Amino acid sequence: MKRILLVNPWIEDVAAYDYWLKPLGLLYISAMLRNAGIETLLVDCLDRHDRELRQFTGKTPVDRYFGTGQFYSEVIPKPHCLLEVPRRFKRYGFPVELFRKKIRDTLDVDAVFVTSMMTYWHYGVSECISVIRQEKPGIPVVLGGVYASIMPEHAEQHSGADAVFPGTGVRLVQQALDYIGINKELESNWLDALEPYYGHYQELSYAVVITNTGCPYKCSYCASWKLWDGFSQMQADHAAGIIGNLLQERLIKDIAFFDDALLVGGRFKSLLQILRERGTSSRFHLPNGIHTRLMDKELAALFRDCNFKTINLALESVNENVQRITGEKVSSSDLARAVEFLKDEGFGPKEINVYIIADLPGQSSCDVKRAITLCASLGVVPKINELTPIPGTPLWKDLVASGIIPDGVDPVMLNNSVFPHWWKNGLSLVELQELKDMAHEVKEELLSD
Ligand code: B12
Repeated sequence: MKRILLVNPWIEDVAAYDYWLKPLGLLYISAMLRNAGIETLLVDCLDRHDRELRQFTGKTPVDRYFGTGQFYSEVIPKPHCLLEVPRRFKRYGFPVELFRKKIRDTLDVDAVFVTSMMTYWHYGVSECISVIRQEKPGIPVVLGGVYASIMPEHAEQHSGADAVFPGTGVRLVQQALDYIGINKELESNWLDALEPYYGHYQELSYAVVITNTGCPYKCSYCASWKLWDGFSQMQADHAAGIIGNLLQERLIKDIAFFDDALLVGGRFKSLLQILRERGTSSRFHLPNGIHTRLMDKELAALFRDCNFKTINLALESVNENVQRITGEKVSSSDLARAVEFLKDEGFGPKEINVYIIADLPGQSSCDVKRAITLCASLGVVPKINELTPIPGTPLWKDLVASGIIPDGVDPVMLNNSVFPHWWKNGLSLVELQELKDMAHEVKEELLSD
């Protein structure tokens, strides 16, 4: 039987937290391969609940907010370009020696499939691949995922993989199989036929799911349209089956939805109706900002009946010009309406957060303050995210064309925690800190009421 090792690399960054992070793409690939009779093994460097990690570090993982928690981490030397940035650089996840042992311990494999997420986590990807090469010389190492799709040339030059497969979906995995010479036909329908394979995990404090792929909008700062070939929705019954199995077989309490466009197309309501009828005892979370304009009374009631605990609404800016330029998907009055629906169903600042992107071109510190004040007046928590210019997006292209971002800059410099340290055209670090403090005060005040 053919055997493929799947690897989710470390995060190497100035900050990271297990905010419901699971390598969902790899778990789907595992299901596709198993369905075709290929054995799969997984080494997930970010599995906080791995038993060997516990023995290795002597630390018991602590679950905080609904199954989330701190990763084990070690300070590592900074990449040269970060030397001026006054932040420590860390490797989050398995210690190198544990990873090395796990790779060594896997029996013979025909290939290694490595995934990747944020472009600015590429140092973790290449270090991981270099350890795999040392421990499994001569075995083909193939890279895919978000970083590989957004920056394929960079990944080809720097990751050390034998081949890079940009894109998504089953056809891509088929190409990767063909490349390593495994002659197996994958089934073309995966979204409505397969369940992400969670059987690799010994323990799970939460699970993540998707109910659709892609997004029909094309916001200037977002790369979703680059990753997925159009917008596809999963049948509500199938999504309910995935969730039902996770709850029953793995006794999961917390489920986070990873969709880019959860509310678009209306299927999500059908899914929640099924879950309501079945009467689940789990808690649901929306870590990605949902399309605020698509919130309505019925959805708010479904969120209540299905026990939603984390609802992040996307606002990004209150500046109408910025709203127009970035994609016109939300206005301040949409936010007020959505919050009203949710409050009518008993939700408040404990559950509702509003994403605001500081530093969007054209967005002043005053705009961000207005957005925070709007949240305070509506009684919901503002969450400030620094801009992360994503290579290839219209916003990134504009910043490169105007000379603000040097073309060819190391992606680690575009990380939202690093970018404000060197971007002269944006808000200063002092201004950003002031805005974060202001948002924090609003949060404290709302939560103390
Ligand atoms: C879920 C998600 C998150 C989650 C966690 C993600 C995680 N596990 O790390 C949360 C909510 C925490 C998050 C946060 C953020 N995110 Co996010 N996130 C996503 C999202 C919506 C989905 C990823 C996903 O799981 N998709 C579903 C699975 C099924 O797809 P997949 O992993 O891509 O796998 C498929 C293929 O890639 C391929 N594949 C995967 N691996 C391999 C391997 C091989 C060998 C092969 C052949 C194929 C292959 O096959 C799979 C099946 O088709 C993506 C957008 C997107 N659509 O990808 C953004 C995205 C990755 N995030 C993005 C951003 C900007 C952020 C934030 C910075 C936003 C902010 N300002 O705060 C934060 C920062 C997080 C941090 N800690 O630094 C950007 C990327 C930025 C970048 N430079 O890389 C994206 C692309 C969205 C966007 N706005 O454009 N995010």
